[in-house]
Amino acid sequence: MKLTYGERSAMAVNSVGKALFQLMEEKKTNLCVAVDVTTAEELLRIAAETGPYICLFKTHVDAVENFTESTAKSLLEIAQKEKFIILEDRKFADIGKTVSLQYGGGPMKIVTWADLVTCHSISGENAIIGLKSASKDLPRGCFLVAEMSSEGNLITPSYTKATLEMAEMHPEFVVGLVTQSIMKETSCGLIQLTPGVRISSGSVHSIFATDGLGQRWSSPEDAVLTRGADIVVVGRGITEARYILHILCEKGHVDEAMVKKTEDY
Ligand code: 6AU
Repeated sequence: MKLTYGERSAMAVNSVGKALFQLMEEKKTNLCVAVDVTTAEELLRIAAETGPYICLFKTHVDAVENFTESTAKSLLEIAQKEKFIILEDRKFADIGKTVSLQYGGGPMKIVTWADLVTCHSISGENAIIGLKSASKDLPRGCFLVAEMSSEGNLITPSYTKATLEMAEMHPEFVVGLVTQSIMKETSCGLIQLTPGVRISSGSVHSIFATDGLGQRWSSPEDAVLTRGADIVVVGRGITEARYILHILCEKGHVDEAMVKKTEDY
């Protein structure tokens, strides 16, 4: 029997995981936008524009040239207004002590503004314990990377299985798993987050059939119906499609009405 996100919210142990399920139910969205941009201005613009339609806003702040405390403050204001949760895709992958320093301090002070982070399971459960210790009493949590979308990645089925077990052992901090395939044996309180998703039909999108750097995309239908995604992560499928449309519009290849239509998502 399929449970609703609202019902699964009650099964989540971590408070951010609970809130995320509730948001998905309320806003009727399971879209996470991946914002891989290089300026704070672009990051905030995309936050304001996509905010009403997403449950999760995923950043890579170490790629943003001018990310400051004030950017984080503005992002938090938009998140509160538009009701979405912030995920910094830091993919921590070190020993417990080191990740606690990287998470709690450094130039980005990730723990002060990101509700959630991503973490590899490669170094063992102490990475989770390190993150938890740095989060002190703040409502925080993480997704563990169980599978990857990139061609040639070294993750094996036994690594994935061990990652699921690690997640089940730390439901107080782990809100879910980054996956590519359905994880039938995971508890319903954990969220499956699936990246490598985009709509491939249509002439504009087909410009990006591949990124030339090993990313593998599947359709939203495939991600949700076959691969068991609770949340789909879409980056360039959103950010660059709109960019391209604006350029095509400036060049007179598409009219403004079409650009406006895609802006309505
Ligand atoms: O839709 P894209 O390809 O433009 O962006 C995909 C986003 C990027 C990646 O860093 C991230 O998803 N990602 C992850 C995550 C979320 O951890 C794991 C993975 O296996 N593949 C992947 O693309 O921001």
